[in-house]
Amino acid sequence: MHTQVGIVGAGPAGLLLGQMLHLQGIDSIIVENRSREYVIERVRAGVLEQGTVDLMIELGVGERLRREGLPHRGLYLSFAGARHYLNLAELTGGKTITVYGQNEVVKDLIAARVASGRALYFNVEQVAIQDADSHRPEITFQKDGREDQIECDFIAGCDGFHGICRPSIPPGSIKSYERDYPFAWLGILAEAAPSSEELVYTFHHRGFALFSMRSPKITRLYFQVPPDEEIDKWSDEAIWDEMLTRMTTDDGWKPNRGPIIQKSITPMRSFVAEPMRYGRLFLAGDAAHIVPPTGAKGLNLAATDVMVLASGLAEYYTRGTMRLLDDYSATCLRRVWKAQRFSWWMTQTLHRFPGESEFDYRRQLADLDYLTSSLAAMTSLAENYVGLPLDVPLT
Ligand code: FAS
Ligand code: PHB
Repeated sequence: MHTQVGIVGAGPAGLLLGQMLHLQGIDSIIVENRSREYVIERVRAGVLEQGTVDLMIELGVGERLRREGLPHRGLYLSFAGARHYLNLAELTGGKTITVYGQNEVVKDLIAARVASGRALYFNVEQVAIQDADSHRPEITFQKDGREDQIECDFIAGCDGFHGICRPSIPPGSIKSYERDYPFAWLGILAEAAPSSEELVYTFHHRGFALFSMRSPKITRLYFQVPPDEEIDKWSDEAIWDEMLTRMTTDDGWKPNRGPIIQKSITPMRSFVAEPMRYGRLFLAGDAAHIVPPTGAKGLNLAATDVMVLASGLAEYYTRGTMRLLDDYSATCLRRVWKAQRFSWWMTQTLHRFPGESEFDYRRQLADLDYLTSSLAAMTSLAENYVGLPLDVPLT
C-alpha cells in the first residue's frame, strides 16, 4: 500500500491529524493495535481547552460536543475546609473550558474517519517503522496474520507513551527529560449527579482530590494514592470514605455518592522527548510528551501538536517546501514546555509529597491562601488553565 501520510495510533492525536489531512485533500492511513471498542471505552481526559473545542468544530466533528459538552466558566480550589471560586472567564477576557470525555472525542473522530472513507485499521500487530530517515519511510505490520506494509511520504508517530515510534528513533538522535512523581491518581466514574456545576481541586492533609464530571448523571472523581497502589486494594466503600473525607467542606458541600462504574490508577509523570522528529517521522501527543493530569493539558497538547504538523504537511503538498515541517519540533516544544511547567506547578501546589513536614503543609496552605486572594496569581492560573494563546505559525 502507499499513502502520503502514515499515522500510527488512533487516539486523539492520530484521529485529529487524519481528519485535518482529509479536509486538506491529503491522503493518510491510520493503523491502531487495539480494537475500536477498547479505544472508545478507555476512560481518560475530560477537559478541553477553548482551542481544542474550536478545532473540533472547525473540523466538522463538533456537533455532539456543542450539544453535550459542559462549558465551564470557572473552577474551585478547596483547602482548609472551604471552596474558593476562580472565575476563569472573567480572568481571561471570556475564555472557558469544556468538559467532554476523551472517549467521546475519539468516538466522534472515528465516526468522521469512517465517513471520510479514508483507511483506519484496528487490531494491527507487529507495527514497525522502516527507513524513517529516507524519502520513502515505511510502516510494516500484520493484520489478520498477514504481513503488510505502507509506503509513505511521511509518518506521524501518534502511538502514545508506550508506542513503538519513539523507541524506533536511534538513541543518539533523541533525548528525553523526565520526572516521576511519588504518587498516582485513583480515578472513578460514578453514577451520581454532579453536586457542583464546576470542577473542585482539593488540597487536603491526606492528599490531593479532584471532583469532575462527564454528564448531568456521571461524576468523575480522583484522589492521590502512593505510586504503586493497587486498585484491587480499594473497595467501593473505602473509595467513597476517602473521597468524602478529603472533599467534604465545612459548609457541607460534598460529592453525591452512587454506584462506581469504572475505577483505575493513573501513574504521574512528566516526560518530554526532543526533538519530536527523526527524518520523515514526526512524533505528536503522548508519543512525545506526558504531563501529570493535574493541569488537564495532555489531550490539548496532542491537539496543538497535530495542528502544527498538519499545517506543515499542507505547506509541503501545496508549496513544496519543508519550512514549517523543519520548524515543527521547535514550534511544538515551546508550548509543550510551558504546559509542562504549568502541570508541574499545579501538581506540586495541590499534592502532599511524602516526607514533607508540617511546615511544608502550612506553607502549601499559605500558598493557596495567597493564590486565591491575589488577582495576579489567579490570572496566571486562569490563562494557563484555559490554554495559552496558540502562538504557532499555521498556514
Ligand atoms: P493516546 O495514548 O491517547 O493514543 C495512542 C494510540 O496509539 C492508542 O490508541 C494506542 O492503542 C495506540 N498504539 C499504541 N501502540 C501502538 C502500536 N504499536 N501500533 C499501533 N497503535 C498503537 N489527560 C488529561 O488532559 N486529563 C486526564 O484526566 C487524563 N487522564 C489520563 C489517564 C490515563 C490512564 C492516561 C494513560 C492518560 C491520561 N491523560 C489525561 C492523558 C491523555 O488524555 C493523553 O494526553 C491523550 O490520550 C493523548 O492522546 P494521544 O497522543 O493520541 O495518545
Ligand atoms: C477529568 O475530568 O477527567 C479531569 C479534569 C481535570 C483534570 C484531570 C482530569 O485536571
